[in-house]
Amino acid sequence: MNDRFRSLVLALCLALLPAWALAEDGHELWLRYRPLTGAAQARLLAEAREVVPLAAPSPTLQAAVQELRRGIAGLAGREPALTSRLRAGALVLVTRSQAPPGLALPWAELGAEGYVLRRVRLRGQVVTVIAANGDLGLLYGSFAWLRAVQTGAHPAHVDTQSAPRIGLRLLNHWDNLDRHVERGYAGASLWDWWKLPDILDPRYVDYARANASLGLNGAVLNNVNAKADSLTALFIAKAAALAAVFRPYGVRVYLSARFSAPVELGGLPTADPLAPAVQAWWQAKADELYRAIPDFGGFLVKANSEGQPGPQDYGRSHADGANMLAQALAPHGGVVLWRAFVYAADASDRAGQAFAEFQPLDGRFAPNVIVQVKNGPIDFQPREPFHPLFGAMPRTPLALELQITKEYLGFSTHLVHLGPLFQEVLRADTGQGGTVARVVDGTLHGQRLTAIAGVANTGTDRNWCGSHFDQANWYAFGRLAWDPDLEARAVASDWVAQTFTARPATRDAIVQLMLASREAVVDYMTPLGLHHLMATGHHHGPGPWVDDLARADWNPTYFHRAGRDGIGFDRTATGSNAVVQYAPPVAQRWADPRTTPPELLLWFHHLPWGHRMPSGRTLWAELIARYDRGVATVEDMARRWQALKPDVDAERHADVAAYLAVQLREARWWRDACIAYFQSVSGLPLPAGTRPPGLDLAAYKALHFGFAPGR
Ligand code: BDP
Repeated sequence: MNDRFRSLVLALCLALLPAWALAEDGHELWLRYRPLTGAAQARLLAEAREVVPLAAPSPTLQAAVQELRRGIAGLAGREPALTSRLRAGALVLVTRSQAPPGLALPWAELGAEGYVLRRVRLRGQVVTVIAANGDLGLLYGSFAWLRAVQTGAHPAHVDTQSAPRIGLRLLNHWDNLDRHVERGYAGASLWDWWKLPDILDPRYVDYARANASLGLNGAVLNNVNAKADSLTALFIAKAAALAAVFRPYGVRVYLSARFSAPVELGGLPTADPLAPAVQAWWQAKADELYRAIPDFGGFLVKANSEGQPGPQDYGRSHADGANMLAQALAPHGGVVLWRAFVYAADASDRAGQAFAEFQPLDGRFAPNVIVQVKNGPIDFQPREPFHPLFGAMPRTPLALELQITKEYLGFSTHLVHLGPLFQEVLRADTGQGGTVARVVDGTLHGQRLTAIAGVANTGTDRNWCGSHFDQANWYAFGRLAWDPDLEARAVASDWVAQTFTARPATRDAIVQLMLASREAVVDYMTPLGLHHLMATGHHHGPGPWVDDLARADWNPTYFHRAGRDGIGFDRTATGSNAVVQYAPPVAQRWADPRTTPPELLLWFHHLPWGHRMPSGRTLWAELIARYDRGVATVEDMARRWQALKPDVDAERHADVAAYLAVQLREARWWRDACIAYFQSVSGLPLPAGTRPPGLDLAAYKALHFGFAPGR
């Protein structure tokens, strides 16, 4: 290449660089650090001239310092120097053990992970401190300080103290070893198992940064429908490589364990948890794991559920199985997260089965076992009542499992913000003296071990989650895992400020759109407590007519029970009576249609089509009104988004608009197909003024989606 050509190429690259560097493709998540406005930049520079670490050097401290420098460089346009001299306007990272005398802070309240952000006078200088008992607290504090600045706080007035309320804050990846993600709608698995441990994708660091920025401290790497292979030496080495990348960010690695691994890998004739050879196999496996990953978190187990092996195969209980694994992990400080998502083939009401199997085992689990319970008794529906196990197992630590990936809520093409759903379950009153949040954070029953899990929505898509707004669901889960009492609205508002804009009018408009989206999806898919009306297998689109699957409780008709006489699942004394699994004050309210909120009506009751609703409409008319409301809300969301065009960068605006168009089309499809079907069963005319479905029922039934993602 001659010199002239070289400089031409260089000039061309430089000309292209800014556009590329600022591509609004969502890749930077909420850690974008775009320049603040002029005045805000000046304020920031005055308060964060330098970064001064007063803490023992460590990779975690280094990560905190790097993040602060990167963030401030982006926000203020100048990277602060890293020094050891304390001057006015410094940002000081300080641990208790290295704190200068006289720095009085509420250290004892911070625990191992909490932090304080405060302006103080230190050695005669006015500085901002990010203070914590250890380096991980400093990292969390650094992210919190950056968040405060990004969301519009004056850097001189940031004054916060925070410590996580739940101990284990985990993402559960349903990622297979071939990189297919079960219920994943954002591309392939982030973990490139084949190239690990040698090749480390730079995304692993960004993944860990993103989690640390929210306070998430663990990742279960592989699918709960686990292959034994994940426990081979080959895969342990791969998991160890990921653990090494995540470690500075406080993210521990866990694995889903297949209960029959001693048979499949160890060649034993049995996986009976009471067999000494089986116990020895797991003990050796645990020892091997901890040699490779000294801070390995533990096992997540799906046992005797949907065909997975488990202790019941040998006539043993869930407690026998969990305790055996717990014993193997205990010497190393690991935990077992044993899932309560089980349903037998024979029982009459799937909603009651987890309770029936697990509640009697309360008090029989080893101290390092946590029973992991889905938010509701069926399966991550747009709306469910809280799971009756919450509050009913006072002697067992219970983890709350939420689904961040939107298996039943329109995949990643529908804008559905899950903050309100998460908040709804956390704030549900168990009737046992506290909310679900108080069960999960351990305060209600004095649990020491506490955990919360979110089924991840991450993948190799450039924007990580399949759509811009799906990032907000990862974000909301992380923030609520740290503090389950946060307001969903406030969390959404922070995300918008960090991701789109902190300008109040635009920010509020986007937040409003997000908050409306959850009720919209309930309305256009499963209003009034209906559930599991989705098409078979992939769960994409409506399939309320499906009645021919191998198991009764896989069929939508099993769940809605619509006929000439009415609609809904009777879970009261005249039906399955699953309602009595709730504490008396809750059970009494939900056993009576007059005191059951309309949102849960058909979950608990089978009612005639002519049943009078609080609105004055008949149930039939109300059902249609809800479907219409759902579609109208999506229309409104699309309109509101259009109006935001001048305020949002063109790239993301166009992207979201295209997704909203898909959502609107599919919301109408849901409405039309469900109304067409329910009308065919009720035999009733559509209420006056109702727009009839666009097609015949047969046309909706004929739709098939052979290659829908996530199966
Ligand atoms: C259901 C999913 C299935 C999961 C199962 C589980 O359809 O893919 O394996 O839950 O949680 O929601 O184990």
